Amino acid sequence: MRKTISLTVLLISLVFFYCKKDHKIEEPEPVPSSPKKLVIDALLTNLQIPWGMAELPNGDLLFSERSGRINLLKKNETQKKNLYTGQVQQNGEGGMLGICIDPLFSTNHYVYAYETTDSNRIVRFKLENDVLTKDKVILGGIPQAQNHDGGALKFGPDGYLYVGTGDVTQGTLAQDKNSLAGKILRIDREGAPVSGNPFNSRIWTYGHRNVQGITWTHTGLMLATEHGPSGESGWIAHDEINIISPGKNYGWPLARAGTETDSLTPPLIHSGNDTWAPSGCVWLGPSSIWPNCLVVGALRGKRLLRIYIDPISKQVISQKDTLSGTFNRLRNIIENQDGSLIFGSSNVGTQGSELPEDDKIYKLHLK
Ligand SMILES: [Ca+2]
Repeated sequence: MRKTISLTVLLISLVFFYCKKDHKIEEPEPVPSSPKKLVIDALLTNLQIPWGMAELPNGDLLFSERSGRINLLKKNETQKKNLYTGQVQQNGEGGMLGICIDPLFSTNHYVYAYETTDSNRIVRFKLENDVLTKDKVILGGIPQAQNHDGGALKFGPDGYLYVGTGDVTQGTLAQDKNSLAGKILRIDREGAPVSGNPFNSRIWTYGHRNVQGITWTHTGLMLATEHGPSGESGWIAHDEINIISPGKNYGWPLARAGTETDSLTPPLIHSGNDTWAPSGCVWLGPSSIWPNCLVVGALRGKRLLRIYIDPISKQVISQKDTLSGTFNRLRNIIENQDGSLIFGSSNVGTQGSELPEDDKIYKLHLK
């Protein structure tokens, strides 16, 4: 059953929240230049941790559930169709993670998934006539562990595939350029390193703890989310949003956000002593619901983070919370071609989740 929630009440309560907290941000709430209201529909219920999401050129939604399933939700339909179930290891944060479609999908029909088996690996599929067929593993050997498995997977504006991995709870691997752990990788559709990569390997950047979200601004600036420490070296919180530039060292485990020295690249913004646990993210361009804004799904933060960035000066203008106190853990978010936002919850197996399958996928749009 579709559940519609008016955002009006939420926004009023958020204004109250900010006033109460004496929040410094004074930029007015962006109001779409339309008399329509922002509403949220629950598109699907009874899911198990929807993780990767991608809209197909025809408007259908392809998404993974961490347990191994890859599903299709046809545009204007209300029931998902299971296309594939992978034999993944899901005993922690691994499983069937990021999903993306090839920029040349209309001609090559390629779909890619980041999955955890005895390693983390990138698998290529073909999707034709709503049938998903495994083609081949294009990249294996990404270290895996119970936690910190990364999972971000997106094609960049340059037509190459970017992969966010995790340090698999061995921080030193993030500094080891012989390991694919704790990195952002840039590969082609066969999994090979791209000519021009900074270390003549698949590595694009290093020194990452756990990257689950990648996006680009409409001006081509690459951004990535990263989970901060949960006790390593006595550090906690300090989740990061980074501007990603090739060859740079983002510091893990030598520094947490805010303690970078020398050649270590500090984040664009970090959470300080708050915990966001930032996962998927999407950049909304000038004509989107929230213009010029990075929107991030926050797991422990239990909200959508909106971070307004000037992509020219590369400065954060303001940061706002959306749906705080309304939802539990939120994971990934994408923008559809029609301007609506699709995002998913990630509660199964966590405290407060009573049911084996109670996650949902939501659509936020103007109505
Ligand atoms: Ca860092």
